[in-house]
Amino acid sequence: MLEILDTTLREGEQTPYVNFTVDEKIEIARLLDEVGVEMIEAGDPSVAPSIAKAVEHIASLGLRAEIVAHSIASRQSIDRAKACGADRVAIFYATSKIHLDSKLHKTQEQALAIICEHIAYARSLGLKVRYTPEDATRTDFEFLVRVCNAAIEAGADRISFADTLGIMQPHIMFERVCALRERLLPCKIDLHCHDDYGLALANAMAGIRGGADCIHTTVNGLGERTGIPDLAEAIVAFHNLDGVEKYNLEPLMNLSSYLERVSGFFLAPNKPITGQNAFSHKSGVHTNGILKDPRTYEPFDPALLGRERKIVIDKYTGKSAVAARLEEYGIEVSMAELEVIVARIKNLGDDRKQLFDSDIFEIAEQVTGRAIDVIPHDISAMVMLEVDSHVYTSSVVRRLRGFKNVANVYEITGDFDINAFVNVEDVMALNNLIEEIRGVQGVRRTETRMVLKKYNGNNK
Ligand code: HCA
Ligand code: CU
Repeated sequence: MLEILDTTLREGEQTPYVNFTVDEKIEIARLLDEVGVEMIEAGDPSVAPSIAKAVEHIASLGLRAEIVAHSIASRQSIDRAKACGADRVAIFYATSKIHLDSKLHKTQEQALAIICEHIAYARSLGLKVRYTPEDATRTDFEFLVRVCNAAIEAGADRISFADTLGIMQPHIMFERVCALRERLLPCKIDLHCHDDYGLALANAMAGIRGGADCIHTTVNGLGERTGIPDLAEAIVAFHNLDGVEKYNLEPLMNLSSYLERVSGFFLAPNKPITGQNAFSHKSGVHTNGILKDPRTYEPFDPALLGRERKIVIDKYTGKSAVAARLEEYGIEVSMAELEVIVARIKNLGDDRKQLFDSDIFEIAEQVTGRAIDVIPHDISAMVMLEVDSHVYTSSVVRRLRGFKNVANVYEITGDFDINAFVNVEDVMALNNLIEEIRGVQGVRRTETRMVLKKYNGNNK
């Protein structure tokens, strides 16, 4: 049965310019434990004192997940992992010729001795041990088997087959893992797949098919360079395509948004599963299909993740989508009126602005000559903020940019310091967002103005 080790707190914090506070790490660990991942890699305590503090704190929370500390092959570093109360230490030492010659300046025999000595040392402290042959996928296969078996004999019960440079392809991964499984002494096999060619999750799935036990993930696919498989994508793919139902999907969206906020690293709208557009439909043909039966263009129901499908209205839109949107608000139009409304929408030209529901009402009013008196579900507002004098305005701006619904942020002159433009689905969502904004450290007060009508410059 598939196992997941999430390493958002270790590999994820190796993302360029990403650092978490100890409190943020604790919150991430709690949410990961709610999801039910088997292992949480909490950090390498010897890298920095704040990492040691976080690992120690997380190890003391009594979570269900096994808490893993990452470590180089050094007694001092292993001692630190032990002192933090981690259940397991993951010792990595590269085995490829390039790494041995150019980085470590060690022969294969020297490497073998160093690896075994440190694994035995960690075992003598009572730690469980995973051994990672870093750059395993570029390591001579015979040497890889020898090192891993020596590591297992020295006390490691897990081997992480690390595709450190993300150079695997699914069919090669499958073959390699089958061969490893055949040649290795009894142990669990982890797969640590980097995403340099966008193949990380595909490689990890192929490796599981080949007989591996565990895949490594991070929330939002964070990590060195292009990262490793995204936790939500992995869980939903295994859930829907492979029948793995043991994880709790409910916290996944929340985890993803939380990570966007605390990492300042925002998802592309077209990112699978958690991206803003993952369940949005646009062309007339697609929306028509979706309205008749969502299974036409949805691989699965977005409700699985607590999400909703969205139909985008613009020049690609057909009659059925516009009719459905008007109906949603109880606005009745005749077929002839509907045709003119759709034609007007199509004639809006190449203007790239997003059409808000209020824009659609305006067109409908013009076409029908009847006043439309409803409140749009999608709302824009300006939230003005005053910042405490001892706080940098830029630090508050940085936080605001992490909120999904904040479209633009301006530093301004006058009574307020910041003006944030927000787009939300309804008044309740606006209320919640304002509450969240008020919770940002350094925000003294806010004042909100709801937008009634929106115009673009240049007479567009
Ligand atoms: C690195 C180490 C590692 C380790 C993976 C593991 C890798 O190069 O930073 O311990 O499973 O990618 O090889 O992240
Ligand atoms: Cu890595």
